Amino acid sequence: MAQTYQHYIDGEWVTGHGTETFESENPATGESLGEFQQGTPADVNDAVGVADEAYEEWRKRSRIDRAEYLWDVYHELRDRTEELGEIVTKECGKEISEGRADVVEAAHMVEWAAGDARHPSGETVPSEIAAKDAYMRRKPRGVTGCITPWNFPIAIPYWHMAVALVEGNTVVWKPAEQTPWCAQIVAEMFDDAGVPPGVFNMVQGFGDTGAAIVDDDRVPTVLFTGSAEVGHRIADAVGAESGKRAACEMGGKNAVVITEEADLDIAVHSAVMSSFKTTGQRCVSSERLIVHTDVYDEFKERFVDAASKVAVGDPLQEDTFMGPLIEAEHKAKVTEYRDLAREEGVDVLVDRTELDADEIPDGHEDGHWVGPFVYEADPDADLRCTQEEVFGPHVALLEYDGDIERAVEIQNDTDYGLAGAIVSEDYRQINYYRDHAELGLAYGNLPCIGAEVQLPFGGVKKSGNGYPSAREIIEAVTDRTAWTLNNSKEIQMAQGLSADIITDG
Ligand code: UN1
Repeated sequence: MAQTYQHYIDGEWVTGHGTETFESENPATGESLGEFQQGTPADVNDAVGVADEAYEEWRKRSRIDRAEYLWDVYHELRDRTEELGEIVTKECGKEISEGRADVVEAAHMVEWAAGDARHPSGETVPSEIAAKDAYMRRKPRGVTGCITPWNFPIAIPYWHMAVALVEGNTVVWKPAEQTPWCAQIVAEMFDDAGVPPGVFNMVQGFGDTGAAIVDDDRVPTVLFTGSAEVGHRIADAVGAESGKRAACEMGGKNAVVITEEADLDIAVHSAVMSSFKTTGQRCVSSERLIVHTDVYDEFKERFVDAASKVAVGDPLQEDTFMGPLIEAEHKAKVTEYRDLAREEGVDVLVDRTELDADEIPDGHEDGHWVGPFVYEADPDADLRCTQEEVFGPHVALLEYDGDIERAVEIQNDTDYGLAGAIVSEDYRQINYYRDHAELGLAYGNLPCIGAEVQLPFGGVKKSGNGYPSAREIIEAVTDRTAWTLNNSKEIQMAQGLSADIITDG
């Protein structure tokens, strides 16, 4: 009988309290990739309990000592990049170069976190009083709850966990239910590295498992990357409890601005990458292209040509550009937004939502296939299709007339603020965009995807709550202490405050 994969709690593989299991499915073929134990709130309770217990010992160690475990993980990620890239592709359907890049990004995050352990931490700060030494020091916060998405099933878990662990926190992780196999491998790596029992714990499962982590009083920090809907619920629940903190990274309705000064080769290249890589299923994918009227017709012709031809197919093949969507429910959602756009009266330019039978690779009939959907819409019309995140290859061309201020006004006309790009050869336009586009991640003459881990990753407005991921996750997983030491026998106060004790008589 095939093995049922388990949870990882207190350094052991365990079946836990649940009796249900669930399957991982290859989105390109529909084939089952394995069976996994489905977690319950009782399993989370166990995991949080041991993580809480392990915390005191773990935080006592030096950062460098803690980072040694992560170097082992780093080497395993490097040694197994090819193999793991293929597993990522099989389980989440991203084409193979993206599967590999996911593993490479994970390695970079672990390298950053482990390397940072030998770098200076905190700050030495001046004092008004010569005899005082002042510092900003960091402390871990305790058990960190991590809830991660399926679209970067190796990289994003390490965004959350690598820095959290180096800083002295322990972890309880609920991976996405669509990619439990990748999660199993991440857990095996921590096990291979010999991370002490209780320091790292994983409970496989669905939303109720994640909710149990969020609700647990022993979890002061919750890290979440995923949909705006879930992220806002978490931020609201956690925000209502003093002492608890949530760092939430959510989606966007991202845009590329193409001005009248754009190099159109760069514009078309950037737009295709931004809109169709990962089949539009990155939080940073672009669903709006804001194009100046002077270059609109040429851009439109070239972009439509690319969207009509972009290679959809078996993600394991090097000559595929777009793999399938993650699951049948998501195909239904992407199709509903196509129908909605048509109902809202947009001009459809490309509709490959239902691919022709000969476009679907042999043996892949059960995959969740979809091609680009491209349309023209009025930037001033109040349309749901140009305002709501679809998370698919669903792209609006929005033509504008006027100056860069007008383009940025359209860019900002959204509740979201994650990623965006401008394509222009005019540095004044680029700088105006840089200073006024309401975004956490902004690019000039590039696609709006592909951020590197040594930058903060996060959004503004509905896309984030101010605690970025990647490098800057340190702000979420540590508390800062302003620490001041007096080197004198006298007490002297800042601000000219008198230190005299005045008595009567
Ligand atoms: C996501 O959008 O879901 O910037 C994460 C990028 C990747 C991470 C994307 N480094 O495209």
